[in-house]
Amino acid sequence: MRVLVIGGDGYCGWATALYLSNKGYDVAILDNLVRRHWDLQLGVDTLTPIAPIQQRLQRWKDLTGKTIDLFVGDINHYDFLIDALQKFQPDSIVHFGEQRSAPFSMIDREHAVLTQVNNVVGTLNILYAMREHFPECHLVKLGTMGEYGTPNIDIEEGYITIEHNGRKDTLPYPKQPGSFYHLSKVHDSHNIYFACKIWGLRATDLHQGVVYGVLTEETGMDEMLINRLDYDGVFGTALNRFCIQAAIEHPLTVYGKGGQTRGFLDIRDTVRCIELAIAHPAEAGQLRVFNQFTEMFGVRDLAMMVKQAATGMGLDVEIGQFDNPRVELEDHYFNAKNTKLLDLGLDPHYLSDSLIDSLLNFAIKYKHRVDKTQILPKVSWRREVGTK
Ligand code: NAD
Ligand code: USQ
Repeated sequence: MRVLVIGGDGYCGWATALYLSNKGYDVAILDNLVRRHWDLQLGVDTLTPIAPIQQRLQRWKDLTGKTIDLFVGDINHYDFLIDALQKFQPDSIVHFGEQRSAPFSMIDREHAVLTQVNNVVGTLNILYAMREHFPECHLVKLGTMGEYGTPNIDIEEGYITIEHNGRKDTLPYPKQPGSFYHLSKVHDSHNIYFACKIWGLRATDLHQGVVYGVLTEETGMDEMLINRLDYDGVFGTALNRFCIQAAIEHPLTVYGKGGQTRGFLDIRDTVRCIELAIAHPAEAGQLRVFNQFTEMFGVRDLAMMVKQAATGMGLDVEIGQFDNPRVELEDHYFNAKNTKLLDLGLDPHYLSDSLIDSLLNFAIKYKHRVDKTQILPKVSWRREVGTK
C-alpha cells in the first residue's frame, strides 16, 4: 500500500512515516518545512537537535535499505499538490500538515488567519485533488479531541443519536472548541463530512488527544533519526513540557486550578492508530470518526506524577501557581468514548512510571539545549482592557 504522509517532517508525522516504512508500506513524505520556519520566527527550538529532512531520510535508507520519497512544498499550492499526488499515486493520504498550536493561533489576528487559511484551505485542496484524480484514495485526517470542548455530557465518537420532539436522528456531535486552532479542525471536519457525502469520498477523522513521549522503535535507532520534542510555551504540550521543566528544576506550569481534563496518548500509539486506520479504510461516502486517545488525565494530576517521578530521581521540583492564560473551564465533567480503535486491535501503552522516568532521562540528556526564557506562556486568550 502506498501512503503519503503530509506533514511528515513534524512530531507525529516523522514517527509515523518511519513506522509505516518499517512495516513495509511504500511511504512518501510531503512537507513544506514551515514548522521549522515558525520556530525560527518565534525564536524557539525543539529540545532535540533534529537533522534536515533530507539527511534524516538518507540515514533511514542507509540503516534499513528503505526509501521514503520526499516532496517539499505547500498543500495550499494546488498545482504542487496535484503534481506530487500524480507522481506518488497514493492509496492513502495521512494528513498531519497543519498549524497545530492553540497558543500560536491566539497570538493576534495574523496568526489566527494564518492558522485557519493554512489548515482549512490545505484540507480543502486535498479534498478537491481526491475528487478530481483519486476518488478511491482514503484520507486519514488528524483532527483533535479539542473539537468537542468540555461538554457536561459523555463525548461520543463523532456522532450522537438525539431524540427531539418525538423524532430521532444520528447527527455530528456538537463542537465547542477553545481556540482558533481547534476551530480550524472543526471547519475541516465539516468540509470533509460534506465532501464525503456529495462526492462519495472515503475519510477517517482521527480526533486525537494530547500526544506525549518521544521515542518510537524507529526514531530511537539513530541520533540522526531523533524526533522533535517541543517544550516552549507555544508549541510545547502538557506532559512533555512538565518532564522537561522537571529536568531543569523549573516549577511545573500548571495553568489555573489544573482541573482541566484531556485525553492523552503515547506517540507509540499514535503511529499504531494510523496504521489501524489505513489498514481498515472507511467506506466510500463515509466520514468515520475515531477518538484517538488511550487515557484521560487532569493537568494537575499529571504534574503530580511528574513531580513524584522527578523527586525519586533526586530532582527538586515544585508545582507552580500560574494564572491561566487561556479561557477554559478548570473544573469540569469529561468522559469521552474511545472504543473504535481498541476494537480494531489497538493495544495501548498506558502512562507508567517507567515512561515518565524514561522521558525525564531523555530530557536530562538534552537539558543543556533548554532556553529558560521560552518556558512561561506569553500568549493570552483574553481581550486586554483598553484594546479595541
Ligand atoms: P508539527 O508542527 O510537529 O508537524 C506538522 C508538520 O506539518 C510540520 O512539519 C509542518 O512543516 C507541516 N505543515 C504545516 N502546514 C503545512 C502545509 N500547508 N503544507 C505542507 N506541510 C505543512 O505537528 P504535530 O504535533 O506532528 O501534529 C501533527 C497533526 O496532528 C496536526 O494536524 C495536529 O493538529 C494533530 N495533533 C497533534 C497533537 C499533538 O499533541 N502533537 C495532538 C492531537 C492532534
Ligand atoms: N496546560 C497547562 N500547562 C502547560 C500547558 C498546558 O496547564 O504548561 C493545560 C492547558 O491549559 C490545557 C491543557 O493543559 O488545559 C492541554 O494543553 P496543551 O498545550 O497540552 O494542549 P492543547 O493546546 O490542547 O493542544 C495540543 C496540541 C494540539 C492538539 C491538542 C489535543 O498542540 O495540536 O490538537 O493537544 S486536545 O487537547 O485533545 O485538543
